[in-house]
Amino acid sequence: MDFNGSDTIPGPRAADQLPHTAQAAVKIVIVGGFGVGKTTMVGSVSEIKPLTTEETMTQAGIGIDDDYGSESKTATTVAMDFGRISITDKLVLYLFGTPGQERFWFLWNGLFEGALGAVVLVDTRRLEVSFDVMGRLEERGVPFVVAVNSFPDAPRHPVEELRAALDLTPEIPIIECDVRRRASSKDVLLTLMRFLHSLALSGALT
Ligand SMILES: Nc1nc2c(ncn2[C@@H]2O[C@H](COP(=O)(O)OP(=O)(O)OP(=O)(O)O)[C@@H](O)[C@H]2O)c(=O)[nH]1
Ligand SMILES: [Mg+2]
Repeated sequence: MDFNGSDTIPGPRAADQLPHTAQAAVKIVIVGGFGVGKTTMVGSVSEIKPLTTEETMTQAGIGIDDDYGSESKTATTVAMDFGRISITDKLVLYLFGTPGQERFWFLWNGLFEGALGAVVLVDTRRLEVSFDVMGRLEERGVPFVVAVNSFPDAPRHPVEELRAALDLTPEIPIIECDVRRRASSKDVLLTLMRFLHSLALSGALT
């Protein structure tokens, strides 16, 4: 039998290998309602080709899933997104994006396992879905920052108004972002890392 043929499994691409300087890896989850930009964020910021589990949306979702503001969307995450980013030579983040459609939310439990922190992506046209999302993180004691993904036709609110509307305590960072831009997505992750660091220093992280 010829084992040297074209069927050999290719090794990992050099670009996909973990930097040899990496000393710590941290799991971060990206959560939020349907169509808020979770898959886009993982894709824009990941240094490896992201793993996505998107399926074309079918009639099954119509009338069940709230699609306000996402009319042009044709695909939705059914399991998770996965990506990786090196924040420094030593620190690597593994990013897990959750499905946004409520019928897949049962998968979140596994995705939250071992997560050090979370990014809650918010669309100001649909603030109400964020309550469920943040409630689930609070139940599991996963610290989070709130990132407002600025869709062009979404109403703009001053940060303190948003904080009041979302019922967030003063220490939780809220930042605006455009998840299509790598630098902006990276800024969100840096904000989360700084927040986690401050929690660790204050002894709030167990
Ligand atoms: N204008 C604008 N469009 C965006 C932005 N972020 C995402 N989009 C678009 O919005 C749509 C939804 O993005 P996704 O990344 O699929 O959203 P998602 O949260 O992963 O969606 P689900 O997995 O279905 O919950 C896509 O068509 C994106 O191109 C943004 O900041 N501005
Ligand atoms: Mg998605």
